[in-house]
Amino acid sequence: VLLVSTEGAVRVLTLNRPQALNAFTTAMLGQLRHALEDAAQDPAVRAVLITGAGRAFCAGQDLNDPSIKPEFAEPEASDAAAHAASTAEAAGGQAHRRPKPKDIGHLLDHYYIPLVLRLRTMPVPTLCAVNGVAAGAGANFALGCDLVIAGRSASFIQAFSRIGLVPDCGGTWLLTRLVGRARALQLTLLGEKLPAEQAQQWGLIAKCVADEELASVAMATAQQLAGMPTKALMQTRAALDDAMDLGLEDALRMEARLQSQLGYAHDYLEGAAAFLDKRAPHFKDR
Ligand code: LHQ
Repeated sequence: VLLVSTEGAVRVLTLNRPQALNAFTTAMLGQLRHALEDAAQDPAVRAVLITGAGRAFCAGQDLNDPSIKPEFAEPEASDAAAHAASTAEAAGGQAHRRPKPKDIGHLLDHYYIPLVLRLRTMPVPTLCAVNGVAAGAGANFALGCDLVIAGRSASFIQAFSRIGLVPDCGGTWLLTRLVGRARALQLTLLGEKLPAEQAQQWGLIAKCVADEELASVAMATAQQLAGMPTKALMQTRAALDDAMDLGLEDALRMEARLQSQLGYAHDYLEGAAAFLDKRAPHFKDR
C-alpha cells in the first residue's frame, strides 16, 4: 500500500490504494512510519517526497477499517417492544440500532501521533506533492510536510466536522499557525473543499502548479532541497517553529546560538568558500 523508490538523494513515498483514494489503513500508516524512519536513518537520503497514486492524494482515515467502522448491536427483545411502540422512531428505523462504543482514539495514540512526530522531526526536508483531494488526516499529514506543492485540480478538506470529529493529525496546531484563527475556523467548522489555488493564495501551501507539471516541479524542488545544506535547513525548520512561542529577544538569542554553532560546521565553511571561489558548493552535514 506504499511504494518506495529513490531518485538520486531523494526518497519518494507514494500512497498506493487508489481504489479507496489512498485512505489510511493501519497497514499503510505503519508502512509510512517505517519508510520515514528508514529515510531518516539512511545517510544517502537528503530529501523525502510524498505523493499519492491515482486521482487523489489521500481521503484521510479509512472509515471502513474494522477498528473504527461503526457497529450496531442486535436489538434485545425489550428494545424491539419499545421500538414497535414508538411509531415516530419506528418511522426513522433507527431506534433499535444501538451503536457499540468504539475506541477510535487508539488509532491516534498508536498510529497518527508517532507518524506526525516522525514527519515533523525528520532530519531531512520533506515535500508533499498533492496530486488530488486531501481530506481529513490526509490533508493535515500533507500540510505537516515542510513544503506543499499541489496540482491545480487538488483540494483540501477538513472533513472531520462532517462526521462528528475534531481535526487531528496536527490540524489544530497547524491550521491556526498557517492561516490564522478565522480561516482555520472556516475550514474546520464548515468542512468545505478548499481548491489548491485558493490554498496557495491563503498561504496554506507553497505552490499550485498545472496538474501535468506537478510531478516534475515536485521532483525538481526535492532535488534542489537535497543539494542544499541539510543541517541548516532542519535547524531553520525547528527555529521557525520554536520562534512562534518566543519573544523577540529570545528569538534573536536563539538565532545567534544556532548561527554560532553552524559557523563551525562544514557546510558554512564550504558554502562561503564556494561563493568566494565562484564555484558550486558541495554540502554534506546532516
Ligand atoms: C473511502 C474514503 C475513506 C474509506 C473515500 N474511507 N473509503 C483518525 C483516527 C481516528 C478516527 C477517525 O479519524 C481520523 C482522521 C480522519 O481522517 S477523519 C476523516 C476521514 N475522511 C473523510 O471523512 C473523507 C471521506 N471521503 C470523502 O468525503 C470523499 O470521498 C472525498 C471528498 C475525499 C472525495 O470525494 P469523491 O471524489 O466524490 O470520491 P468518492 O466519495 O466517490 O470516493 C471514491 C471511493 O473511495 C469510494 O468508494 P467506492 O467503492 O464507492 O468507489 C469511497 O467510499 C472511497 N473512500 N474516502 N475515508
